[in-house]
Amino acid sequence: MYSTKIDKKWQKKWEDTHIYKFDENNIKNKLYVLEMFSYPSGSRLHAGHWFNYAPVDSWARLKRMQGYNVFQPMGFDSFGLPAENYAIKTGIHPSDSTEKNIATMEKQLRSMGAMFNWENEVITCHPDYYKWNQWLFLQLYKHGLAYRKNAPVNWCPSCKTVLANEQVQDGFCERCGTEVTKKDLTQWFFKITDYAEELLQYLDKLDWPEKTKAMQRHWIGKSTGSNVTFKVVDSDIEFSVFTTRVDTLFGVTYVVLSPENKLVDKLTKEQYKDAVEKYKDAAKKQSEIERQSITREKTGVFSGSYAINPINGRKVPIWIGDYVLNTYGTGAVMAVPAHDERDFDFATKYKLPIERVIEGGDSLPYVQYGKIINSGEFNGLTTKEGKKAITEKLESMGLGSGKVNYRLRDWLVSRQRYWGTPIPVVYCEKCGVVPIPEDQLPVKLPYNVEFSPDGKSPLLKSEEFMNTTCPHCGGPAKREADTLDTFVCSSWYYLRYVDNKNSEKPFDKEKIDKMLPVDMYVGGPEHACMHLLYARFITKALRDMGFIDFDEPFSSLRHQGIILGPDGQKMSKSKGNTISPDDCIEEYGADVFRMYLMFGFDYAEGGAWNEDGIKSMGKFVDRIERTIDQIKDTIKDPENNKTSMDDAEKELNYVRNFSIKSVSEDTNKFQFNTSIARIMEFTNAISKYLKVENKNVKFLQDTILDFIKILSPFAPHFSEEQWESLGQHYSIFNEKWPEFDPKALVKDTIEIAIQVNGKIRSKINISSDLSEDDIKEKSLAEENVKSAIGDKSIKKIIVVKGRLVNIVAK
Ligand code: ANZ
Ligand code: ZN
Repeated sequence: MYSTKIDKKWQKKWEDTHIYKFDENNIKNKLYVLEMFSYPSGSRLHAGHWFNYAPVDSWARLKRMQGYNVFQPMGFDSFGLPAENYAIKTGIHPSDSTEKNIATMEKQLRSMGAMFNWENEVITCHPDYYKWNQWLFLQLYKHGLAYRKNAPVNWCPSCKTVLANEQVQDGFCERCGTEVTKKDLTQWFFKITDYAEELLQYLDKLDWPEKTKAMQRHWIGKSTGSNVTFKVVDSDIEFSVFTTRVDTLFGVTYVVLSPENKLVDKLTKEQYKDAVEKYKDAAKKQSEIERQSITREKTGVFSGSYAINPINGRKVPIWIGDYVLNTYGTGAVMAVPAHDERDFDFATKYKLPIERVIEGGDSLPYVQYGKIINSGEFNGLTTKEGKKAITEKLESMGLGSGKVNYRLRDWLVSRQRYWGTPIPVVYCEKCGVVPIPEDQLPVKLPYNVEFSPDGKSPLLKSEEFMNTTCPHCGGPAKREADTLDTFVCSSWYYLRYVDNKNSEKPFDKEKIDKMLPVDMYVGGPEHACMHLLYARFITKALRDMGFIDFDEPFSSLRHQGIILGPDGQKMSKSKGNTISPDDCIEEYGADVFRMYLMFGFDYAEGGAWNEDGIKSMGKFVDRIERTIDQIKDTIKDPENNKTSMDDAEKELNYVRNFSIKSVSEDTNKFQFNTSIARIMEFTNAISKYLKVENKNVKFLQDTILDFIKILSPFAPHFSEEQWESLGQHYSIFNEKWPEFDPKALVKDTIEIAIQVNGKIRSKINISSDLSEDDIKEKSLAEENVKSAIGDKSIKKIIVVKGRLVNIVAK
């Protein structure tokens, strides 16, 4: 009987024989299969981890049997907030808890029986890994792709740290759900915006889920429009606005600056200063999300200054309003209340003029495209023509040009937390910012640090860490106290796997160029805009700095769905609806658990756990075992020795070939549930054949070997055991994946429809190799056909091979 004992037996044998070791001499057939590495948490491996890893391992096993040289590494994304928050709660040092969690999870992962290349393991909180995070930082710094600036940043008051834009969800902290506020801080950024256009363009080339690509496109947010320069009246100040509707330039009745715009103070006239100051303070308390909300009442204050519309010389008032963001475009807009919703609300509230310049619609604002009116020489043009003509005119005047903007912001990488990679720079009184020389890496994270958060970086409290000497002048210097966002670790870990023991370099270029890109990457869809965008950016930056030679890290990407508790709710300890993989394997064995995960859910959808489902999968595996035992007896019996292909044999042969074909195709598409359904049908067909009187032993033997082969990716331990019990050589995973015989899939008889003048009159079963003349003859002999023709004469008989006969009679 199959049980977890069999799992352990084969796991040991696989390990002892190094069967899954990647063959470095066969790079030509390499297949880099990658599952997103996991976070070592105290709550052990959960069903979600299994759902990510086990089916992908089955996919990889099938590929291996098809001749691919599979590389499937595993590691731990072990820096970050959860370990630190856990430490704050329990007092256990993050390093200690992390090491313990990793040891437990490694053990659990091994119980899955996946083909992980453990010798390539990467653990990001170890100095031999984060040293290269620091190296990466230095390269980016050298190439102008890492820079420091003072900026209002997202601040989570609960986690007491800065968050990247991507980590703020609808105004709340992605990790803890607390409302995010703004804070002015000097922070390090990576210049991902330099790659906005390429990140957008290359999406088209990737075999990724469309939804994920759409999310990245939206996040990058390309917007094509124009910058228009407005000169301030009685002043030599001028400023630009970014607009996507320059065709409405004649309809501008005022302009608006964001409260944070640097010109606000200069442009505000004495008598308006108080009101403006108050307004600026109030704006600080609003999140960008709130400020952009369409439904929120628009507010603003007048500055007392005016600007000149370059296209018609008209004098328009300059307002300050928080619906204009300082972080987008130029931080200033031209307002066209007749054709923009927000401008319309604003103008209505403050009684500013509203002037229509686009024809169409019954009421204002009219935000669609249309014919231009009230716009002098541009009247009569369409929106599209107007945009081009007006931009050209502005260009000729030197007061504007076409402009592309992106919503994507630079990646903020500073974190005021302890459990991360120290940023390798020092601040010297004489020399300013000084990067640590590469040969002095790693800057080690000190162990003895008071890590409870108080809004400042914990490392600040370690005098020993902070006080150092300047690598440049030798004078006293302070270290950077912030650590790097953990997404820096995961932005390149898939490169380190390939060359994880290299102590000279992060990786060897020649090795990497051969092994990358990752052929199949699988993980949760929640990573669409952070990890997956950062990894693409870092790949491109490394390419441009000459360290690698490819453009994209992950050629193919798939996402798994979420396994919910039996109540259909997200599994959580507090709800008491979690399923423990450890218990499941103990009870049913890893293969039953794996098979249930693959059969019970659509891979991309996931769904609710069903205890009956795993039970019946257990029964199915037992049934396979009984069937195989029966076959063994049958084979032993010399009575059973027929050779001719009779109907029963043909039928089973059909199912066998159909199963091979379907399982290959469906598993290739990550359709594990239908693959296993085919295996179930195959089992039924074998059982049926065992009941016929005359059995072909040789055929039965071949069939059962094929059966175990196509079962093996899904139930690796069980199949290995059965393979051995049938006297076959170790290991089934060195066997070739069976190929189906297309001839066996042609059923001998086929059903065809017979039409008379386009109407079906009869259906008949005919032998599939019947000639066209014979088909015609047989069709005409049908009673219903005869009566439908009646006394009409036959004009034409059309035979569509294998499908129908149409008789035309008049
Ligand atoms: C005048 C205008 C007339 C506009 C009209 C729209 C319709 P996307 O597509 O997102 O790029 N805008 C520009 N910079 C802004 C900022 N910093 N904060 C808030 N709004 C800003 O949107 C571009 C449009 O958003 C621009 O085009 C500008 O309003 C506004 F009938 O200019 B438009
Ligand atoms: Zn110095």
